[in-house]
Amino acid sequence: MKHALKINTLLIILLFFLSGCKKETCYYCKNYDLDNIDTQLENYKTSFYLCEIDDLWDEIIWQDNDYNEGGQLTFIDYDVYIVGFRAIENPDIDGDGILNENDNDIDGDGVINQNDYTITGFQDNTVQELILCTSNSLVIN
Ligand SMILES: [Ca+2]
Ligand SMILES: [Ca+2]
Repeated sequence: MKHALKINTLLIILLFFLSGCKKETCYYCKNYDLDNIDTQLENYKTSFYLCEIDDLWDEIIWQDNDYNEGGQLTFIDYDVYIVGFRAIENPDIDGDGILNENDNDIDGDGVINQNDYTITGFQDNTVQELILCTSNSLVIN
């Protein structure tokens, strides 16, 4: 009886630790337009908190920090940041500063959307985004 009690106690302790490990990890992140990135990482688009259970987390192609060391983005400290990429639709296709959702001529060809057979033009409208995250919000601020 005493033995069974000890095993139960051990199981409870084990369960407690296992559930503790499942706690989601959240990061402080900033996203950058890959075509318009500066080595000082100052011209980010937005900053946000991102947790591993968020849907957005799965949309991002996360880089293997060990594998990418000394890769193309050498100005990024892979010891500090978790690095990911994401392809998104360009929110301002003609680049006139008016977002597509408010732009009456999305592709900027002079033909307003309601008369334009190719509202978004013929170009590839995806934008590559770089996403940098850190668990230490002081570093990235
Ligand atoms: Ca526009
Ligand atoms: Ca147009």
